[in-house]
Amino acid sequence: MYKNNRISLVMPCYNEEHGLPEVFRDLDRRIVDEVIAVDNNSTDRTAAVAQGLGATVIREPQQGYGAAYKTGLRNATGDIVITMDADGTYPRNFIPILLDVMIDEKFDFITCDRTGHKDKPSNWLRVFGNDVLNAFILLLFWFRVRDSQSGMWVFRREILAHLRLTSDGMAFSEEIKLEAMSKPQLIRAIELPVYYKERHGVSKLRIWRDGFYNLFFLFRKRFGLLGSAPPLIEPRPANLQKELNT
Ligand SMILES: Nc1nc2c(ncn2[C@@H]2O[C@H](COP(=O)(O)OP(=O)(O)OP(=O)(O)O)[C@@H](O)[C@H]2O)c(=O)[nH]1
Ligand SMILES: [Mg+2]
Repeated sequence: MYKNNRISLVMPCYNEEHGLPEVFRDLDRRIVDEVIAVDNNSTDRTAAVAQGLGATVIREPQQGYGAAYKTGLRNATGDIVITMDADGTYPRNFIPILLDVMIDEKFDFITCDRTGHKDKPSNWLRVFGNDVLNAFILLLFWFRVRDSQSGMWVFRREILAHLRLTSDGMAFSEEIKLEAMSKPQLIRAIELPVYYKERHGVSKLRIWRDGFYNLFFLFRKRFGLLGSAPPLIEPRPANLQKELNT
C-alpha cells in the first residue's frame, strides 16, 4: 500500500530467470502489494524463479511483449499499476517518488524517460531508433515524447477502460503512450526522467525488426488500419464514478 492505494507491479517475462532476482533485490514489498509475472512461453526457469520470489505467475501462450502485458494488466487488482521489464534495468527505488508525484500532483499516467541517464554509454543504434520513432510520433500525432520505447509506466488502473490497445508486440510500449497521452481531457499524463541500468540476462529486442515494425505500426495506428480493440477492463458505472468524484 502507498498512501491508501493498493499497488500492483506487472512484468512481461520471456526467459528472465537471471533478471527477476535483480528486480526483487531492492523491490520494497511494503509498497508493492502484488507482483504479476507474465510468463510468455519461457524455456528457462522463469516461472519457478518468479514464484519463488513471491510473484503471481500467469502464463500467456500468445508470444509477444504486448500480448503478455494485456494479460498481466487485465489481471492486476491494484488501484495503481507499475510496469517494468523483468531484467533489472528500471529503478525500483524510484517507485515511491513516482507514486508521490502521481498521487500528490493528481496524475493518471506517468511514463518514464531513460534518455537522460544510462549506467554505460548506450548502443547508438538504439538511441537513434528511439529518436526516429519519437520524431514520427511528433509528426503523425502531434505530441512530444522523449522516450517512446520506455517500458516503465505508472498509472491508475481505471484508465485502462479508456485505452484501445491493439499491439501484441513491442509496439505496445508506444501504443500505451499514444492512447494515454492523447486524451488530456480524460487522462492527466506526464513523462518523468529515471535512470536505466544494464540488463541481467539476454536482450529480447531485435533492433532492426522491432524498430521497423514499430515505425510501420505508427502509420497503421495513425491511419486507422489496426481495427479496434476492446478496453482491457470495463469502465466503472457512472453512478459510482460520480460518487468517487464528489
Ligand atoms: N521481446 C519479447 N519480450 C518479451 C516477450 N515476452 C515477454 N517479454 C519481456 O519484455 C521485456 C522487454 O524485453 P527486453 O529484452 O528487456 O527489451 P529491451 O528492454 O528493449 O532491451 P534491453 O535494454 O536489452 O533490456 C522483458 O521483460 C522481456 O522478458 C516476447 O515475446 N518478446
Ligand atoms: Mg529491457
